[in-house]
Amino acid sequence: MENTAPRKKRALSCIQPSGVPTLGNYLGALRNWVGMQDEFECFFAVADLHAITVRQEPAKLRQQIREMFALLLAIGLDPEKSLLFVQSQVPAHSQLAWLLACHTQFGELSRMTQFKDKAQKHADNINLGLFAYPSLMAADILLYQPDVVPVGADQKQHVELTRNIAERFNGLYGNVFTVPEPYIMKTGARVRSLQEPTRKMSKSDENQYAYVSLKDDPDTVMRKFRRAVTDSEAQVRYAEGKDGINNLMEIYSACTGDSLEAVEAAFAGKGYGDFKQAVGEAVVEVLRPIQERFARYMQDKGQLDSLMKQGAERASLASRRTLDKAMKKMGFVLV
Ligand code: ATP
Ligand code: LTN
Repeated sequence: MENTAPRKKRALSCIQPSGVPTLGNYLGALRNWVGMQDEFECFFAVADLHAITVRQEPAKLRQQIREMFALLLAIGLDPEKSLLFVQSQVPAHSQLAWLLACHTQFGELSRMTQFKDKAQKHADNINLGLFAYPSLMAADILLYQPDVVPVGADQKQHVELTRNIAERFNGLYGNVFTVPEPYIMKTGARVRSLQEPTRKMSKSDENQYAYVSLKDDPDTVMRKFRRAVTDSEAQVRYAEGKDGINNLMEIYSACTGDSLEAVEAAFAGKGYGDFKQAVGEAVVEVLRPIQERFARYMQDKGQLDSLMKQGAERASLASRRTLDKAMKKMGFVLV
């Protein structure tokens, strides 16, 4: 019988194993991936090749790749439903990245906020890979022909550059790539640093009080929220200039599902101490089941390795098809 069901839309996203993921990664990206698995045909990867744009210690990187893969499983991504893989285990990513680098302009790359931020943070190592990062990210995406790319707001610029590269390539050689849309969730899209609430919460921050990691135990979580920077007004309300409180309100709202108005009403007349306690507790509850499952996956190395291998094989097949097509259209000779 003919299958008349329309093709499910495709979604692809990746996360770097550049440290232990934070609450920002979870609320802004990872959590949304879990909810997309039924509606979309999903591809999710650990972007380890991206992590080396800043210096990594080999033993630590190895551990972080495994941990990130285990975490994807622990948050509820299901390898039966979604294709989960590690980027470096699929050669087409590096191969297509070169082809796309030759279709990416110096000026475009110079405008990328993440490049400017990281170049400033790592002034002693502004390498070519850091600059060319968006070409590799475009390859990650375009290889799997996704319709949407679920990311936090900070990655919108990179997805837009990917669209430009895809359109340029298609214009020159004929239709090879689907031009994807960024897919940004409303709640948790931009979780900010607990110490400098004008900046995003980042797992590579040197100050560990700036972020909550998904591995932090309840005491650490509570301590970090107690230390979070606020303001001197002592009123829990969402308003311009109250970056610290706005951030805590957004975190609380993302964890409990309450609207910002409801949060404001619930804490009217209460001090920041009570509010911080409540935010901390809400976060602890969100982390608890993830941490339990994570510990179980990390104990079973055999299972983790075999899931990685299956993912790499399936992703290699899918990506090879697009790479071959792009190479053929460009005039390379395939044998
Ligand atoms: P790094 O600190 O190493 O630059 P990162 O914490 O920014 O890393 P990535 O691995 O680059 O995290 O990003 C993974 C996903 O998490 C991306 O989709 C990104 O948009 C999202 N994300 C990262 N930080 C935040 C944040 N503070 N708020 C919401 N989403 C975020
Ligand atoms: N650049 C992203 C990580 C990333 C990604 C991707 C996201 C690498 N490749 C492909 C979406 C799709 C970041 O720094 N957060």
